[in-house]
Amino acid sequence: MNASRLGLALVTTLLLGGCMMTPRTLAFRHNPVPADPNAAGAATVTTDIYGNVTTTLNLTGLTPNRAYAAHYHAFGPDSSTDPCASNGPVTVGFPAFTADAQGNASVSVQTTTTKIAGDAGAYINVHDAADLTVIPVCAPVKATKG
Ligand SMILES: [Cu+2]
Repeated sequence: MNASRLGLALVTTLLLGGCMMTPRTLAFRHNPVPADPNAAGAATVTTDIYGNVTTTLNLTGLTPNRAYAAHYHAFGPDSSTDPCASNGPVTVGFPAFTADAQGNASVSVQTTTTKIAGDAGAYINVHDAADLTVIPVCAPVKATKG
């Protein structure tokens, strides 16, 4: 392989790899609830060429040392334009996690594209583990149903 062909091969590999591995970043927004008023953060979603998806949540402004739960949810029946208000079922659960003494937390889960394709992966939310009805923040993934 001559130098220019090697260069072309490298560029092609980088372009393909770059397209498929570029992480998608989703911003969490605060729900209209009083819990954890300063809670914020982002979900970073990375998909490899085999369809394996790694999602990492980086959160701030949580209650120090409080236990939380997070999930991917499918688009639910209560809204077709706001996934976070649609009240859909859980499709993928993150491992349980606890905010540190500064109210920060990070948690990751691995899944596959099929489990969160389309409406199956409409939003990611973060619940107070002691009361799952308390949902301080939500990150929309898919803006409209269908
Ligand atoms: Cu949930």
